[in-house]
Amino acid sequence: MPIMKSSNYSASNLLAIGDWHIGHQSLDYALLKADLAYAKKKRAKVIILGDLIENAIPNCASSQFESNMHPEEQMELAIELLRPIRTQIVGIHSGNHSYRTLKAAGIDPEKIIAKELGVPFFGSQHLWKLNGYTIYSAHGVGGGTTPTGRLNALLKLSKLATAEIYLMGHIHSRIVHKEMKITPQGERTILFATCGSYLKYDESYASRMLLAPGKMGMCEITFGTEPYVIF
Ligand SMILES: [Mn+2]
Repeated sequence: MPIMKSSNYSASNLLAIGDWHIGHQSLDYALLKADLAYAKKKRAKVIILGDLIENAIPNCASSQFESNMHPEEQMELAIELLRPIRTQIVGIHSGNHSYRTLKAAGIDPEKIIAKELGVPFFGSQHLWKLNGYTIYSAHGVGGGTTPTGRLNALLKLSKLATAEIYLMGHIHSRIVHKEMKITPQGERTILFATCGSYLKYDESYASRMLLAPGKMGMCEITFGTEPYVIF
């Protein structure tokens, strides 16, 4: 997993977005469209953190009865929605919902979405640079059912890779956490953040499992004297 040669992008804003779950009946399409319009208007760089499509294939954990589109239609809509911001996308990660098809058929839908758009496919995890900051991003795993479990899943990323900004999705809630670290360059702020999902709470998995509703939507990071998350 090398840092990409062409990965030192610059932009005043970075938007981390994912967990759309296109095809799920609870998708908040209005929120998704509004966030994509905002990304376009801001000309921000965008990192896609995976689970773009619900992908409820047979014998997976999700119910096909909660889907209102076929996986292929879900992919087509994801491509259509991302096309207007294509040049702003740094990379697309693959989430666990894509992994269902990868496991069953050896095809990763999010890899195909990236290829169709002509943007880098970042797989499960990637280390890259923006504005001189090293960023580690991943769809993420784990998180369990508690707020501390979710935070731990995010903080664990720093055991795996050395970066100044850690970003993940998967937990369907927005978390921001900052830590100070002593580095050879002096004290540095390390930023941890997640994006939320675009699934409404009613009739959702979270509601059925009696989990608290998560903060929905994308995560916006600005770059001043240090990276800062706008909530
Ligand atoms: Mn998800």
